[in-house]
Parts: sequence; structure tokens; C-alpha cells
Amino acid sequence: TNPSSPDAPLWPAEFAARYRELGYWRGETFGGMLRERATAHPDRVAVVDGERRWTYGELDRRADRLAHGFAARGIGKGDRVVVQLPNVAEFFEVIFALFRIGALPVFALPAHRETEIRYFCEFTEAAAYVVPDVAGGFDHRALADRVKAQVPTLREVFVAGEPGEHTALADVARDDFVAYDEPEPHDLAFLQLSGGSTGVPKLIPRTHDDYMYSLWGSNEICGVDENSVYLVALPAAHNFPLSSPGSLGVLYAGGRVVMCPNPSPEVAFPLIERERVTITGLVPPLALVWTEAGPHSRHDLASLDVLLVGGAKFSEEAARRVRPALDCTLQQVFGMAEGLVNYTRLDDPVETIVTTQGRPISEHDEIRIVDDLDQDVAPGGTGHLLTRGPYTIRGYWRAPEHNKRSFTADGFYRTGDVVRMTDTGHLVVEGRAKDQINRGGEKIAPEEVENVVLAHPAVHDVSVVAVPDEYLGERTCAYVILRAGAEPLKPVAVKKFVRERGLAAYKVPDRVEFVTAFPQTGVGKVSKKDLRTAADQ
Ligand code: J2J
Repeated sequence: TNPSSPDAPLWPAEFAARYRELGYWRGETFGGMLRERATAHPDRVAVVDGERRWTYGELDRRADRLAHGFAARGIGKGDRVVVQLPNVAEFFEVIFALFRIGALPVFALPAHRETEIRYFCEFTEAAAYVVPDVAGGFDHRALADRVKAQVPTLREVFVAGEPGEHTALADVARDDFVAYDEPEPHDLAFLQLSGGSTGVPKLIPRTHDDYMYSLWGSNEICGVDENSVYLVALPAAHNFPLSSPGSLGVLYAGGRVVMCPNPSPEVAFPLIERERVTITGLVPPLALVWTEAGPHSRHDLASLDVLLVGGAKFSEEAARRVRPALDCTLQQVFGMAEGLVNYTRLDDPVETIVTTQGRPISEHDEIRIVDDLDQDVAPGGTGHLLTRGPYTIRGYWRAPEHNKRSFTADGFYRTGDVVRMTDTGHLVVEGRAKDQINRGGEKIAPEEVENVVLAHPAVHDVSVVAVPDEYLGERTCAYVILRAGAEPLKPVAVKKFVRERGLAAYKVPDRVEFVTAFPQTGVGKVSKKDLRTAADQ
């Protein structure tokens, strides 16, 4: 069968058949996987959140009760449900319930605000939106009120905690059986968010089969087994802590997942000690903070075996500090929600671990490094990374026009990353060709921010660019041209405007500069390269 649909172009039949034959696609679903683990070891702890400890049996039961509750409310196979939860145990209860009934979680981040959430709900025609009551001092129920008033398809808002005007998750769950249509392994499991380089974020359709392979493939490479304890320090819904090998990899292996409400050493280190955490993943700025704090900590971090660092380039200098400071093995990871994930191997020589971003999970991850004309560069040369393989998507969800640009005719994904390959087959990330800003692992599409700034009545034009930053790698700078005759603006007024339009805080420009013209390229387009150089002076 070839389940490609107009919504989501999937793998051509011959590729799907090959990935099955090779044993990469095992024909499992997430709902079935949890059931198997819960049957095999019901009393083993699956998820720890503060004082709550859910066994596999309990997580399975909770997912069932919620699945029946969702089904009773008419949510079913193929329906989209925007899930915006912080690092709490309910995250797993909700997503496994949705996996079971074949409804697709759309993974929003806790930082997203009205502009992003409204877009996700509208674009996916979501039937429901799942929120916490209050998280990080922000009332998500009030955000849900505003979104629900604007999106007609949105029938339900479910709240983990005090529901206010909405419905408590606890009141959705039910013990009686409600029939539902189960998904097949080749069906979509969820929609993940792309970092994005365009005005609106793109949605990434992942299937049970392909994502499950990225999990067990990662487990083998990262040494994850039933004794592993994974600390979810980054936002749980992000692809890295979810799948590389992440919480879902560790649940696949029958290990234990520990929710960390905040990635600072003050919160994370005591949890590592208490739960004997063995593995976790961090973005480079946090890895820097941990390596500074590690040697002075009064907490016992000896259980920590592996620290994965990725999401943005980790400098060689910082990479060298990890083992001395935390006495664990560094694993660099260069991944993307669209698929391809590269890891340095645990037994790679130290020089490889600190100077490369790893090599692909699979022998069947096809890698091409090409010039601007799509011609392969000479071995060892630097160029654009294109990839195709058993867990890399063949197209974004409902984006046929965009897909023509982001994928080659023969199905390679254009990552937008500029890389070279060493003679051991490891990739080194040398730069980026896509119009995206990587702010310490948080991805920002300049166009999305520009569209919001442009809505300001005093703004004639704007260009958002990256400026180098010692701590975050990159920060954002908005160059603004005011309208003729407009009252002068202060930078804070621009930032405040962006925040009030309901954009995630990490997208609010760090710097705002007023100019009278933008540098132009030869063909009369704004030269972002020249703006970046100007910002760096
Ligand atoms: C340089 N750039 C990197 C690295 C990602 C594991 C780890 C990370 C992500 C992720 C992920 C990088 N060095 N080590 O999904 O499963 C940049 C590249 C890439 C983009 C993808 C995972 N690791 N990057 O970061 O979808 O530019 O996924 O194309 O958020 O992050 O971003 P995202």
C-alpha cells in the first residue's frame, strides 16, 4: 500500500517496500508499543514528574481512559489536536491517547502565543487544543479563549489542571469502552513543527513506522536500554528531546523518563541525583551553563553517562570541556524534525566527538553534498546537504508549492544546511543557506517576524537578520525603515509591539536599529549578508 495523500506526500511504494524488507519499518504503532511494554513490565516506572511516578501499567491505563474519552467526544482517526503542554506527565498521557485513536497531535511549544497557536489551529483545522492551566506564569486558558473565538473548527479545549471555562482532562477520561478506529503503522502519527524559513511555520507529517525506526535506531547508537533514565530538560514536544533518543526512545526501550520543569542546574542537578539520570540532551548554551556549574555542584552527577548536545553548532572549545566538567561522554547530534539525525558514536575518538556533528543513524540515509546547481561537490568539499532515507519526510503537510522548492524531483530534502563530510563519513556543519536564525537552538524564520513588524503603522520596511552572539551563537536584529513623516520610535516600542501581537518571546528581536535604506544586492533585493556584516561592526 502507498498511503500518500494530497495532504502528505509519503515514500513511493518501492521505497516503503525496501524499508520494510530491510527491517527498518517494523509495523508497530505507538499505541501498540505502549501496550506491549505495559504487558511485559507493568510495574516498572515509565514517567516521573515531581512526586508523581507512573508505571507502564498506569500510563497505559491512563492513555486508554483518555482515548475512550476523546473518542466519545467525536475525536478520531486523522483529526488534528494542537498539544501545547510543558514538561509534565500529562504530556505522555495525552499523546499516547491521541496515537491510539489515530488523531494527530500537532506539537506546539510552551513558548508559542496567539499568532502561532491560531495559525496551527486554523491551518490544521484542529478539532481540539490541549493546554496547561498556567505555565511559566502565563495563563494558557485565556489564550485558548481567544483562539477558540477565532477558529470555527476548534470544538474543544482540554486543560491539564484547573479548567476554568474549558474542560478538564480529568473529566474527559472514562472507564467504559468507546469504540474507535485504530491507525495502521504506515499512517501519520503526528505533525511536528519545522524550524521554518518562511512566513508561516511548516508542518512535518511523521508516520508510526518511520518515527519508530528513528527511535530504536537512536537507542542502539546512544546505548539506551531498559536501565536508561532520560531527563527531559528541553521542551518535551521538540523533536530532539522527543526522539533523539529522547523520551519516546527511552519508553520504547522500557526505560524511565524524568520530567524536568526547568533546565537550569539548580533544578536539573538535584533531579539527576535523585533519579539517577543516565542520559539527557541539551542545546549548546545550556551545555555551557552545565559545564560551568558541574564542577562546583554539591549534587552527585555520577550516574550521568551520556550528554547529547545539538540543535545548533557546539563549538570545539566548549565540546572539549564536557568530559572534564561532567565526567560523561559527549554525543554531538545534528538532527532535524524533518528526519535525518546524525550522532557522533560513543566509541568515536575524542577528536571526532569534539570536531564533528556525527554521522547518520542509518546506512540507508542517503547523503548528497551539492553546489548551487545541485552538482555533487568533490569528496571532502563543502556544499548544500540533501538527504533521503527511511525516516526523512518526502514533503510537508498541505504545502505542494513549497514542497517543489524544499525537495528535489527525486525526493531529497533540501536541509538548507551547509556541510562537509570527513573521510570517516562524519558531517561537519559549516553554515546555513536557508533564511533562518538559530538562536541557541531555537529556530526563527525572519520572514515571520518581519510580517509582524510590518503591521506597525509607523514602519515602512523591515529586515530581520542574525548577529553573532557568544552565548546563544546568534541573536536577532531588526533593521527598520520608518514611514516618511512618522513619529520616531524607540526600539522597545517595536519589541513591545511584536510581543503584543502574540509572537513567542524568543522571536522578539533582541536588537532594533533604525536605518534609512537597506543595502541591496546586484539584482535589487535586500542584502541580508551586508546587514549581518553591519550589525556585527
Ligand atoms: C549545527 N546545526 C544544527 C548541530 C541541528 C536532534 C537534534 C536537533 C534537532 C533540531 C532535532 C545542529 N549543529 N548539532 O530535530 O532530532 C540545525 C540545522 C538543522 C536544524 C533543525 C533532533 N543540530 N542544527 O534542532 O528541526 O540547521 O531540529 O537543519 O529544530 O537545526 O532544527 P530542528
